Amino acid sequence: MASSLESLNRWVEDVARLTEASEIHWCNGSSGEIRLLNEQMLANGELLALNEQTHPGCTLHRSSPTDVARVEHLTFICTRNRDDAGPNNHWMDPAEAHAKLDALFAGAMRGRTMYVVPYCMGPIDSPLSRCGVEITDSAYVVANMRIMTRMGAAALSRIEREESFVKGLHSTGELDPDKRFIMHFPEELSIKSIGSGYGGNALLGKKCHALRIGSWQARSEGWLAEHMLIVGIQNPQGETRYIAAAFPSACGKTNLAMLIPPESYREAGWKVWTIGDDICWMKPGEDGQLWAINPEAGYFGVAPGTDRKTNPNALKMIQHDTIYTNVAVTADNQPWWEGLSEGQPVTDWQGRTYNPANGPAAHPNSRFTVAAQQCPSWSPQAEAAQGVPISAIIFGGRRPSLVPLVFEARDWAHGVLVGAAMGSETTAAATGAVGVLRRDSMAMKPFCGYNFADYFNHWLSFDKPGAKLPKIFHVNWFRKGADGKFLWPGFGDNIRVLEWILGRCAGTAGAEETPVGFVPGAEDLNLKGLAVTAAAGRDLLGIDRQGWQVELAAIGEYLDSFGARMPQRLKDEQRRIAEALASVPAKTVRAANG
Ligand code: SAT
Ligand code: MN
Repeated sequence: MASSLESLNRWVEDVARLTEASEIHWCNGSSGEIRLLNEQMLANGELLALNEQTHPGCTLHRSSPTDVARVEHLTFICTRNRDDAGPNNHWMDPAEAHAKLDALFAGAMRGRTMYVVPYCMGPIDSPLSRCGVEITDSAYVVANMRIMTRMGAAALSRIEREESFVKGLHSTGELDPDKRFIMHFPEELSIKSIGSGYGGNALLGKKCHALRIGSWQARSEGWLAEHMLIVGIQNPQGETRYIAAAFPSACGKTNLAMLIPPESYREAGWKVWTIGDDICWMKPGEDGQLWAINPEAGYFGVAPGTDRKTNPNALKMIQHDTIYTNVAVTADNQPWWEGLSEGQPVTDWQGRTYNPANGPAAHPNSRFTVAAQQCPSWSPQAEAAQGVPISAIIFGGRRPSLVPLVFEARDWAHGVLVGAAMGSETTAAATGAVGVLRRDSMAMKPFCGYNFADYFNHWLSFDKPGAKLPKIFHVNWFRKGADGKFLWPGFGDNIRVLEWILGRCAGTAGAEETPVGFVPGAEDLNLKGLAVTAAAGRDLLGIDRQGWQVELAAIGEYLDSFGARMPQRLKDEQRRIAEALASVPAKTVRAANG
């Protein structure tokens, strides 16, 4: 069998011939290389300098106004058998997709430099990590990949040692939305993306590799590739427990991963450690626990809403050496976005004089790209080759009504149903209407590289003898009262919920058993110092039986929409809960250890 390097060289030659790139640049990841690239981009306007006094090393990139978010309707999973992609994905026949894209790639890099970017997703020496190579004609993409992944020489040597790597081909093309496609070929471990320079469409290590291709690799190799943050919670006894949590894009994963506890908690000795804010790869270890790594080396976070009050760690972290995309700027050239309490925008994200009549100053999906280590709460365990053991998995979404602040699934299979049934209001992270409720199983709807029914089955398969699986929970920070205001303060106070969750894992926290799962009573949560009224507490923690019956019926329909591949085990779970809601009298059972 040809070595990886031979197949890499051949592929690079083929791509250079097809795209007619005028130059090939193999990226080694050195600081000299990136300095030169930055200089070039500052000279040609791809990057704009920001205030060097207040934001040293920071730059601004303005993307094309029609290229500001992921494009799910142009994202395809190309498997030989359509059912393998499933109803959760757009599908195209691989031969047809290759022909279509190769026609678009023909001559696409004429007169341009083609960058060959070897990268490793995860710590360079971790057995859980996987490598890839992205070929791109965008220097901005290279600069982002250098922050978001372990990019360059070390990754190339690992690729040389290993049998396979993920091939990602990207060109900004003409930035024409009509000639924009993000194609995945999981059976070939390859990606082709053209027509966009934005985030998840163009930084192929992120959603394309680490989730869509990654989830496919994970299923065949016995692990999980998830859209989850990873956070360590250190209690006053000095013990740190790790939690992985899945929320759809732009629902606060970065804020939760970098949470600063309220003063009373800090004084008591609580501390939060950030491992990852977006993607989690986890695999059962020999001890039966799930061990997790963050495959990324940086954060590509949403700027709007980031402030001293909401996420002070993030604000500190993005004060230097950060690439901003589509934010506004102030008169003295500092980056600005809605929700930032200091400064005034004078230029909007498109470079026009700011005029409120044109909408927000910063694009709602404007972003910062920053090295993970710049985060004040960054955990050195993020570099641990073996990963960190996960004590609890949390699913969550934006649910203005019905869904309580927190509940615990009774067991793994129930937890998988809770994840599968996840729903959330849509956000600006993808193009399309904002604020519409959609089912987003495990927050993976845009990211699972294969049929959701098979994916749920894969999740269920982890429940086997010897497994020491984490407990599964669901949270909802976004519950609103009759007045339309949020009932829960969120942000730093979310640690109160995490404390209960870890208390459940330790068997020390109380709960009431309901058909929906274990729900804390107000007395089981530490609400000291919070202005949550008794009525708000009842709304936050109550179970509306009729509302849940409607919800369970909708979940049943959703499961059925996947047809025959849907695991019976999940359907049985749905029926069990629907029956309990219909029959069990409104009694609740207190339990200190579910
Ligand atoms: O554009 S990205 O996919 O990188 C960010 C997100 O939507 O989570
Ligand atoms: Mn994400």
